[in-house]
Amino acid sequence: CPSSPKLPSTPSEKCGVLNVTKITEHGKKVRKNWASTWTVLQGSSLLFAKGQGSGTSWSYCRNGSFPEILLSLLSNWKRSIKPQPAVSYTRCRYARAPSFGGNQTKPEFSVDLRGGSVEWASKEKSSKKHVIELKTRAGTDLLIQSEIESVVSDWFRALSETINTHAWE
Ligand code: I3S
Repeated sequence: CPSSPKLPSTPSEKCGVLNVTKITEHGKKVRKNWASTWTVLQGSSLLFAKGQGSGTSWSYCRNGSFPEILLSLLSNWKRSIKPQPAVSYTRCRYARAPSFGGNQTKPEFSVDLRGGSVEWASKEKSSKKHVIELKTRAGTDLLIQSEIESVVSDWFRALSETINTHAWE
């Protein structure tokens, strides 16, 4: 897992891409806004960075730096996908696993798991499959989901263990 510059000595215990939405913020119900979210479990905190995926993607690259790839993707799209032969492109694979230490210096939001709880969300909470409901002491409640059941089960276990470990703090 990529580590956070804010917590350089703390290795992250678990990370991955999950679908996440807040359902309650400071005790008040909020409208769902499901987003694919890079999620990192670090100590008793769960950190989120929206809009970032993991793994690798194919792209047309010039020098391989991420902003250049984005620019080249944009210009390629404008030129109807195929890159122009005048510029030399190579098809390359680049890592999409983001790091809070990369261009994103801090997580978009985070929750403190101490005093929180996790349970499998009821059908009333979401029509999706494999949904965890995470309630925090601060009154920010989240739904966490993946289409892959084993992924969600692993997160359920990790979150439960973390909450139990930090129960008395
Ligand atoms: O619990 P809800 O409000 O029925 O959740 C659904 C809505 O948030 C919906 O958005 P709009 O109300 O803006 O159309 C989402 O698109 C759905 O994904 C939400 O339901 P699920 O069951 O997917 O959590």
